[in-house]
Amino acid sequence: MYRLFHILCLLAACLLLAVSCKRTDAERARILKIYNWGDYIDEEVLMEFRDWYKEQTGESIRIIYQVFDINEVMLTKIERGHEDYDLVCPSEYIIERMLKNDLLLPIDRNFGNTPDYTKNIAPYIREELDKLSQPGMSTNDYAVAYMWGTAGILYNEEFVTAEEASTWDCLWNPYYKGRILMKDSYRDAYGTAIIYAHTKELEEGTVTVEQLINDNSPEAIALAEKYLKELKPNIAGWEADFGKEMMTKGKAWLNLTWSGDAVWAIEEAEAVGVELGYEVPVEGSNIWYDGWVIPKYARNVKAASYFINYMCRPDIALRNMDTIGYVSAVASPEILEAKIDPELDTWSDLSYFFGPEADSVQVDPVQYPDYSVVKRCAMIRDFGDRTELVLEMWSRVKGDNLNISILILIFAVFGLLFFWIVYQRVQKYKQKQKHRRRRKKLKRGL
Ligand code: SPD
Repeated sequence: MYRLFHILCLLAACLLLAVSCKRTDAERARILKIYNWGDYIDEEVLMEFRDWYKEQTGESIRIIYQVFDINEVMLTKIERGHEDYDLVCPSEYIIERMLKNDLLLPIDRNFGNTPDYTKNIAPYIREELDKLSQPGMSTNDYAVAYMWGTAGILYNEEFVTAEEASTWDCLWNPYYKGRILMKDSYRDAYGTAIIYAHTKELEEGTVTVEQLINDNSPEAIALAEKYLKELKPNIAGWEADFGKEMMTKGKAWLNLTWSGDAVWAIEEAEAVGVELGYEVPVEGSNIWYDGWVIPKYARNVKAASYFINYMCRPDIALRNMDTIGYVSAVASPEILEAKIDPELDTWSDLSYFFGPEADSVQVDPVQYPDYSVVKRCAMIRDFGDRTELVLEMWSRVKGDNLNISILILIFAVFGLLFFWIVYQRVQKYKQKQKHRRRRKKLKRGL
């Protein structure tokens, strides 16, 4: 009887637990957890998603929105599996890594009566992302591009000419010592160093930018380390997201940054009378693509895929672009029309992105690079299990690890301090002994 009572209690406890878990699941189904780059969305657009989702599905949703500013920080959280984000926004080489490591869920594009806006993504970008596909896994089934752009040099026109900024050489010029801000992104820094180290070979056409930025051989790692260490004295700081603001205040003259940050900074600076420019160096650079993916630990895949779809609505894409400065992967005619500025005196070939009718258009070349710029750039690929080696090199360059000479100095200082304290104590002891002996002598004399 007693035993039966115990079993019943246990069953009741299990039932209660199951019911409470069920409730938690139901609550979680009304939450959408997004992990995105900082400064990478129009906040009103984000808030309006709730109403749109309700209109489309009849369901209410609450958004939990968190931000990161370094790809690897986000990746570590996903790899550890401690976070149940429904949506994250990595760059291409991280998407490739996530695909390889089976960290993603396919995106369901069955939106019922809602149109599938993801079809608005430029075919050019789909093709680029397709290069990251893994056996049996097409990237475009697992990722929808969000924003894209180039890495280049943002410069203050008062101190740097466009000609100087149009080669990576300016970063190594001692004249700019302490005037340069570098994006705290090891793949951008690595690629830049390797490209610059091979300026001659690139001119001769014996190597390509794509080969260089994706070379992780021991020789390439050592070469990048050498060049980055030479560059270090010129660097005023490694910035995650504050470089654009420092540039608008004239606190730095050069900034290795991404085109979207450059667009934002150029506009903000203009308002306060600081003139900034942006160049993608002639040697070549990387062209990057950030995309929405659903991690395998996601708990609200329905809302996640609706959010991705919403981001691809041309009007939403335009509002995001206007707020953050970056360029949407959506390539619809209304976007091209909104971006044409008849006052510009540059005409670009954007047919690769918008189609043949856009072969000579007046569109901001910092946002949308001319085809000639795209041709000298390449996409960063995952370094696989050699990533660790490159990251170790990166921390040696940045000095995250304690330098051996600093360690010796610390030991020497503490050693000296120790001997000095011991010496003082010995002296004191000797003096005490002397006094004691003198007192004893005096006593005996009395
Ligand atoms: N402030 C948001 C910046 C996001 C830019 N992503 C670029 C990644 C380049 N690898």
